[in-house]
Amino acid sequence: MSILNTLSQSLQISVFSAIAIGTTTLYPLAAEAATFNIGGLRFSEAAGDFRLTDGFVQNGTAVLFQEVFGPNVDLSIAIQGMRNLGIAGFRLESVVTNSTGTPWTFYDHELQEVFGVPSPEQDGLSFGQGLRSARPFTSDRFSRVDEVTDVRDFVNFSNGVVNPGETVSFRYVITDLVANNLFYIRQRPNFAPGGTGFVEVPPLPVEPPQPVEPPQPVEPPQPVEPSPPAEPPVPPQPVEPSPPVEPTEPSPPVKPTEPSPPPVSPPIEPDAGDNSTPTAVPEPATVLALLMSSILSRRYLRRAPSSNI
Ligand SMILES: [Ca+2]
Repeated sequence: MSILNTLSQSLQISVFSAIAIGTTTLYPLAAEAATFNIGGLRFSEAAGDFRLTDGFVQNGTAVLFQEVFGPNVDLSIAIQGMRNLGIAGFRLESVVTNSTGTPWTFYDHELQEVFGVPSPEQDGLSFGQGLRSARPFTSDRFSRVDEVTDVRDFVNFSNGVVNPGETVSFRYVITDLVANNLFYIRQRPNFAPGGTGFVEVPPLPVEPPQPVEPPQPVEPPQPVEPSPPAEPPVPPQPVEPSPPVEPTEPSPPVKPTEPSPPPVSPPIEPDAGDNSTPTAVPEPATVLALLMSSILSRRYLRRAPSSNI
């Protein structure tokens, strides 16, 4: 068994159990920086326009959350504590949210013992170089992993895209056989290996906002014609007393009307067919005159003296 394999087994046993029992603590060092204690390892913002947002230990892996704003996407994280913990390495899951306006088609990770200086071969710091059991390194948005086309300690992910607003995760292993107490992880979105450097990725076209249909015009309410002013009440006219009624003169008495003469019966015409001689029939007036004359004669005879006869 080679020294590397022995070291690999030692890392599997001691390193990851050490960070698994640690705690996660946030240390706000300054207004523009944040530090997370993850399993006894201290992660701090060192350079670039990004922010550490959370961190914890999960299944023996240190999980670190970050949000990248830009425009400076040359990002460095300072890590301390490996020597104090007595470990030679640990598993890391780096979870990064793209809050820039540009899609990411590459994502590069690099280790540095000295800030800004690539890690050489003999300094003991690497991504678990030769540790096959820790591979493959994976990402949930990139399918290609390159760590052989450059002379530095790097892991470059490609063949995928992380659009603005999306989050990507990377899983890999870091070892330091010399166990320096401080080193750096440099991360660069859209940085390609092999001397290419940063690639220009056009930002996503911003979709024009959907035209907002203007609201339907609201017909103004029909003007309400003012009602004519109410006529003022008419005061009642005083009622003049009617003049007293003068007594009327009594009407003259109605003269009795004279009785109309009795109807006169027309004389009865003699029957034209009777050729006999009419008989004398005394008229009623003649009879009455004779009767009256008789009566008067009798009275006169009674009063006349008997001698004159
Ligand atoms: Ca190295």
